[in-house]
Amino acid sequence: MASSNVLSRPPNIRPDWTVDQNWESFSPSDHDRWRRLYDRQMQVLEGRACDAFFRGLHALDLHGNGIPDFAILNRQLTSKFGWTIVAVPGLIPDAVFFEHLANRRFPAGNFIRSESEFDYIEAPDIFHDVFGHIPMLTDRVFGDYIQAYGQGGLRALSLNCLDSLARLYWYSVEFGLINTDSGPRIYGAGILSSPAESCFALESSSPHRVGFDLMRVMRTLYRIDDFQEIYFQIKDFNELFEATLQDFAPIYQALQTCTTLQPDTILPSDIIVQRGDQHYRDRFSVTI
Ligand code: HBI
Ligand code: FE
Repeated sequence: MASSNVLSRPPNIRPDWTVDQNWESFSPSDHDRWRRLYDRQMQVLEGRACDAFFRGLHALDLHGNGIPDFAILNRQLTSKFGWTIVAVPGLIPDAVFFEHLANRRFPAGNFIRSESEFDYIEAPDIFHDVFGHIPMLTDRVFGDYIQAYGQGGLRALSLNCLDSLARLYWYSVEFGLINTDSGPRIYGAGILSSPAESCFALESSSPHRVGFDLMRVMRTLYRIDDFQEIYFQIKDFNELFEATLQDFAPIYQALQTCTTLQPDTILPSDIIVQRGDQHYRDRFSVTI
């Protein structure tokens, strides 16, 4: 998501930007929209999402019956995995977002997209956050990575280096791919919650697919208004978590001397899984 630290907190919102979910206030049409989003995505993700995602849906009993009640969802999520969903009105300031992640609280948008935004919404709504992000928190290593990311985010803010760390979040937590014995699979929530990008990210000839490299990712700019032009692929979640175990200060120092990279760039040092061909970009169409 675009970084957000210019928001001013409305008076009815708690200092940590959380709100009561008020699950009863969701209308029958809200629940119906969740069901249709869920059912469509579950058809698309079969054979495309990573196993950890499906294990998470099962462990949390995240079915398609309607918008989940966080009080019920948190019973499993907190007792078994040490994470808690907290409802927020939308994008919250970076520092507040990181503080929640660093304390194993995941901020989830407390609204569902309108019918006109059914296929795409830029701001993270409850479907993107709860369907896309929450199941992945049940993978212990990935859950610890997200918490480490929150701790790192607070540090990055203090060093005024957020932009490069935000790229790490973008190309892993939001748009990451993971290699498996059956080929690349999706673990990034921005793809998991998007039917079109779930197909594009794995099957289009247009984007580059490149092996994950921390510095490379942190130099690479990203688009927030279209499918990604490059996807980074990890071997396993340990690769991500271990990348956070080092002191980032020298990394931020080194990044100062590097140019940022356009997302359609390929470097000679890249481990290329697929060299994308941009002219296919406009011809990719998805029939779900
Ligand atoms: N707030 N609710 C919400 N969800 C996000 O994903 C989010 C945010 N605020 C800041 C933010 N993401 C990003 O700027 C950081 O990941 C860098
Ligand atoms: Fe997200």
